[in-house]
Amino acid sequence: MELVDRLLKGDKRAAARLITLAENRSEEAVKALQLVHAHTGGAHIIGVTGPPGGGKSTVVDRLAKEFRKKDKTIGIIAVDPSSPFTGGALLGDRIRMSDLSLDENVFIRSMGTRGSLGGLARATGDTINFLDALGKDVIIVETVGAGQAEIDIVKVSHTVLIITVPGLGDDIQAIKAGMMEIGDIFVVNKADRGGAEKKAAEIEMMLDLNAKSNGWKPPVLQTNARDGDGIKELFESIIKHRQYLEKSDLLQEKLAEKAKTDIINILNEWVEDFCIGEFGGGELEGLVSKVIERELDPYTAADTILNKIKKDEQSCNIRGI
Ligand SMILES: Nc1nc2c(ncn2[C@@H]2O[C@H](COP(=O)(O)OP(=O)(O)O)[C@@H](O)[C@H]2O)c(=O)[nH]1
Ligand SMILES: [Mg+2]
Repeated sequence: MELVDRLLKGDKRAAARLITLAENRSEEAVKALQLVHAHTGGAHIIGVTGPPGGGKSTVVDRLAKEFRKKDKTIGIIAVDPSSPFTGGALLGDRIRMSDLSLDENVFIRSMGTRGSLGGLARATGDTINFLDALGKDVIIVETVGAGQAEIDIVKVSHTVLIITVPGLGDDIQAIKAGMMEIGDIFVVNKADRGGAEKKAAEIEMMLDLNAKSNGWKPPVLQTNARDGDGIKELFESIIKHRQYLEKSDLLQEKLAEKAKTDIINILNEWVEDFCIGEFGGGELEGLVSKVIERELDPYTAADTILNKIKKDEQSCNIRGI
């Protein structure tokens, strides 16, 4: 496949094209992903999440520059909500990162959030794989830490950064709801505003309560990303975490988790496609009304669909397998 050959030679435009194909769930993208899989696994994937406005993009921009100083090539994936209210933020991200985007060795991509959340997780995963195959040493994925979908996206990263800011009482709630377990490094950004120490202490306390048994104690760092304070320490922590992953069994565990998530995301999306496609001719609606009328229970309805998928050899061919 010509696009894949070009991608493997480091052609950014081929990468951009393939990512668009993956976003549009094209058959060609599936074929390309099958071909590139053997050429992936070399990149260090860093997930960055936290509340909107917390300084994620600013931190990512600073970190990318630190990696560039070490001559590492970078991919940056910004996953932003499709809400029209945040339409400007996408553009803002691009502008702020403009000096990075002029760098030949940095590839920046914003992901649209059309379609299902499972679809977004899958498309982000595909993008990571294409950038990995493109030869990027480090891939940074930024998502708004609003809910489970974002957690699902970043938890496949090798190193997960959770960014918070001083104040924001409900932010700690958000951390409680699932983020504590996935964070490898915690960052209290906007430390210039005061209250950062208190916030860091709160996080330390919660980490003690949720102590992991995997031997890595997540550091809690304070940064002022706007001025660059604390970024060196953060960068060093990321390198340390990477080294820890390589020395321990943790990397294998994370890779297994990622492979599992990849397979499940793909399956979920296929089943969803199948329901809308094959069953779209009124069949799904037929099952839905039967469930409402209490003629059928939802388990039997799902089983009907599953049986049809089992019998339908076409469903695999359609997707290029
Ligand atoms: N005072 C202060 N402002 C910051 C800091 N980091 C980022 N900002 C500002 O906070 C705003 C939101 O930052 P951004 O990186 O877009 O946040 P994101 O939505 O989490 O990606 C921008 O105006 C940044 O310049 C910081 O450490 N201190
Ligand atoms: Mg941002």
